[in-house]
Amino acid sequence: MSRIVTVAGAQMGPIQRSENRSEVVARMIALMAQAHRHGADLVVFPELTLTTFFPRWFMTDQAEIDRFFESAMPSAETAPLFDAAARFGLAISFGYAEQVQEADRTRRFNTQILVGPDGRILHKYRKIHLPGHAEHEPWRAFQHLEKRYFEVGNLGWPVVRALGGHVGQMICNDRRWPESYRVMGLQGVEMILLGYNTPRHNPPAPDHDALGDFHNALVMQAGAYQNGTFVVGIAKAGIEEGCELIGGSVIVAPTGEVIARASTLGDELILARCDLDWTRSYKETVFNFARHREPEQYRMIVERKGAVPPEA
Ligand code: CDV
Repeated sequence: MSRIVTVAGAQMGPIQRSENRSEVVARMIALMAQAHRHGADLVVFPELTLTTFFPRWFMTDQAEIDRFFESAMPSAETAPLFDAAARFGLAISFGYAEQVQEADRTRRFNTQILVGPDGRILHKYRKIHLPGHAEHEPWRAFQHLEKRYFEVGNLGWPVVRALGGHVGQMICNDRRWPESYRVMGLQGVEMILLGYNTPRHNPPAPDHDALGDFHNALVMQAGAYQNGTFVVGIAKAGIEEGCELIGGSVIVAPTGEVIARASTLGDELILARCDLDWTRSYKETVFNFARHREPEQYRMIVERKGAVPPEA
């Protein structure tokens, strides 16, 4: 089987609250058609692709909140995506708000799936690092209520055999945490698919705002290099409901180098021909984990959550 995967990153421009699922799905299918014309095997879309980034609003009416969630995948509105994937012979990865009955209760997750060209869900990931807050904070220019609307993902970071290699997924804030990459690195991941919605303005730390694009690239490039993997990081970008989201979608090689980068803040396709065997030169030398890691010395990483400075 070929170890070359032609990957298309489908950055999405803003999605306003007034846009319905069918309009968004039509935009996604237009990008898939373009990817197909360029010979892509896989199209990667952003976090919460199907709607506006709703955690920016404080809502208390559960019926209103649930309008942003999918209780079936595919549904009547999302089935055209699965049909287009089959028609174009493409795998697709996209994020959505998932509502599911589990252990006799309704649970809600920030989820991303990888769907094969045959319509099968090959991989599902539920976001683990939920940023923001759970209660209304009126002092903010906008809210970031992921901790209110979602539970922490309960699937870990599984890596599966797909697309001729070893594939895993993470979502947005996960990319800032080296643990997310390393758990997958320890399963031999060769390509990480990652969608994000990152506001330009960070209300608790506005001094970071000017560094948003730098930090975005920094974490994905470091994660790729330190684990010898491709990282496909795809944004929802532009001015959405008055909130500016950064773009900067990239495909990063196992060298840590950016090999494709978006240049707009709108719907835009980026493309790279990824040879999964390129990962080997990192996994077998400087990052040969079996040879060089010293897990006994890393116990604190799993035993301690917050930082405890040394005593005076
Ligand atoms: N959707 C996100 O997870 N956004 C965060 C913001 C809040 C910092 C991010 O890490 O980009």
